[in-house]
Amino acid sequence: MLGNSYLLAILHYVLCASAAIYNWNVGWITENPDGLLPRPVIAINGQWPPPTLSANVGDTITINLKNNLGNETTGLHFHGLFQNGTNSMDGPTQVNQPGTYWYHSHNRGQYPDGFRGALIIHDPSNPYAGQYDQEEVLVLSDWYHKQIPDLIPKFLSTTANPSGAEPVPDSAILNDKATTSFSITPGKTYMFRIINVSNFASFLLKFDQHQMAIIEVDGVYTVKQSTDLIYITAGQRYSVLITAKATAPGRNYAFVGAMDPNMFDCNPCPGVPLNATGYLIYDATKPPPTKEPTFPSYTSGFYDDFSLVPYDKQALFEPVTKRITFNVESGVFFNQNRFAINNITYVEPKVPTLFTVLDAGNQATNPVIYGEYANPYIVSHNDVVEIVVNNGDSGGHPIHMHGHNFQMVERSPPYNNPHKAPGTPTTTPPATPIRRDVMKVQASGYLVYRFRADNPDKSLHPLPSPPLQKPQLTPLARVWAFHCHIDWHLTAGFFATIIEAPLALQAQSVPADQIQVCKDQKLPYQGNAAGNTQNYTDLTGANDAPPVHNTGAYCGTCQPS
Ligand SMILES: *[C@@H]1O[C@H](CO)[C@@H](O)[C@H](O)[C@H]1NC(C)=O
Ligand SMILES: *[C@@H]1O[C@H](CO)[C@@H](O)[C@H](O)[C@H]1NC(C)=O
Ligand SMILES: *[C@@H]1O[C@H](CO)[C@@H](O)[C@H](O)[C@H]1NC(C)=O
Ligand SMILES: *[C@@H]1O[C@H](CO)[C@@H](O)[C@H](O)[C@H]1NC(C)=O
Ligand SMILES: *[C@@H]1O[C@H](CO)[C@@H](O)[C@H](O)[C@H]1NC(C)=O
Ligand SMILES: *[C@@H]1O[C@H](CO)[C@@H](O)[C@H](O)[C@H]1NC(C)=O
Ligand SMILES: [Cu+2]
Repeated sequence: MLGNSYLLAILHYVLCASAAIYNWNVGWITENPDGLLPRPVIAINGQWPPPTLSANVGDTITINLKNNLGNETTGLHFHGLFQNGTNSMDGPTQVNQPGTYWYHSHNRGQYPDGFRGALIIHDPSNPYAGQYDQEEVLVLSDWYHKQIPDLIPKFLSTTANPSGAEPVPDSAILNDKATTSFSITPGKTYMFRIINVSNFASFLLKFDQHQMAIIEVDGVYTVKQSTDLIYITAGQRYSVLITAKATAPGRNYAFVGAMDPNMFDCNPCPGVPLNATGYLIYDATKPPPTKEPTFPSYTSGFYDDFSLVPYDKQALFEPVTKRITFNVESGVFFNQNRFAINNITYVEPKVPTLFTVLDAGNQATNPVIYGEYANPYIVSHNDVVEIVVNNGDSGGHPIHMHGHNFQMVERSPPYNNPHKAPGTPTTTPPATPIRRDVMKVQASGYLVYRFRADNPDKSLHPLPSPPLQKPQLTPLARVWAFHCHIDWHLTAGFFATIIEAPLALQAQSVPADQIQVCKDQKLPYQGNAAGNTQNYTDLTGANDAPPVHNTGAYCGTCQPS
């Protein structure tokens, strides 16, 4: 999509739709969010931070995206939306999905260069609607001074970066600034929507002398859970209620968003501002506190999200009809620092997998046609799928899957036996497991989760919703990404493709403008992974190695540079 190509992204909601159309011109400007170094960032209509999108359940949002970057392609992904009927828009939509989401570029590690923002879908029937007075959005992010296209080749290079360590962020930012403040009125209750748009860092979040009550994770309302410390991996969202002091305290309070350095090459990381401090301002005439709240440990003391209970008490999906095991390893593949799932490091097929599904007729159930490096896994409509993620790597990973919230069945502590055999639970699964769309698997640990392959079935709706028009449970072929939400790892091949109900055809078609984008770039858009339209099992000419990157001096030291 070099040059002035257009992408049309449509989020389609079923209810009482009001329609909003946004025209977004995406280009470069210079910004200095952490106050340490100005650098080019990707702006929308010349503005950065990018806008927060707000909508009500039932709205239709149309975004006309024009790429004026000139030197980079781009793309747009709506994190967490189920995209019913618009799978080609990334899989998402369908919905009546209130909650806290975000949008970001899904193009080659690009979102940390600035192209990401919050997407809030308001819900008139939020079960907690009467319990707060005001909403606030708090976006946590790590920040790099160098641009991602410069950092990627150095990260992947086994000569420039023999340890395989990820570049360490240069700072942490709050709402895209070094610090941020919220004006607080005594006696009021605030709902904070907290979104981690980090590329790499996980955050701990603590407010001084103010408890948080968790009410939503990743668009799923929870039974209210009080805590003073939460841990947020990249991609995750939390909504919490914070009740202000009943009477004017005559002072202000600090909060801290602290990056967890456990995965950083440096640890401790002298000179790296790991902690960003923000403020709850009760009295603007008083100075902000000079000390941030502290917490004793990066590995304990925060609320374990596995223990949350969904508000709707959706029961554990049973019985399991399909099991998939993903054994994750880091190592050197194709002379690069990469990740592999079941010994395959992901390489993009020549033809996007969804296009192949829609094209292949009854051969769509044969994984061969998608190419071995797409890491394809096929599930049938209405399968109860149980996925075991065995993390053979010594770092933790935020596991993300598109198209579904998944139920958490089991999670080991760190440095447990990483190899969990399928169908061998060591603990009794929760009767009403928490479900979310990003869940951390611990370092050298395992994660077991379930989902029902029924997108777009109404039963997937994560929230108690307003009376819906009766949904048609039309099965559609779906292609969902399974990947680590650390962008370094995704870029390094930590990716598998889940093809859902490939024969439950195929009411949807790829929009003509997307085919045009391929045509403009002379890219194949039909046939198998190799673009072969005659013999789908003939993969001759398919991509069988990742792109070769130039190497350069690796700059991921702990010193801000
Ligand atoms: C694209 O242009 C921007 C703005 O001039 C520059 O900062 C960036 O490094 C360029 N990206 C690439 C991949 O050349
Ligand atoms: C944000 O997500 C990234 C990626 O998982 C994670 O490493 C980081 O810890 C998260 N930050 C917070 C504050 O949770
Ligand atoms: C960040 O906060 C943690 C927890 O209170 C503290 O241990 C750590 O020293 C702080 N780091 C920096 C760089 O200030
Ligand atoms: C993993 O893949 C490599 C090629 O990338 C191959 O040489 C090796 O034998 C495979 N290992 C296993 C256990 O299959
Ligand atoms: C999902 O999409 C299908 C096909 O367009 C439609 O029939 C169905 O009503 C949608 N589901 C919901 C819940 O809107
Ligand atoms: C299709 O390709 C496969 C793999 O190369 C080959 O085994 C098969 O014979 C081919 N089928 C036809 C009809 O040519
Ligand atoms: Cu990862």
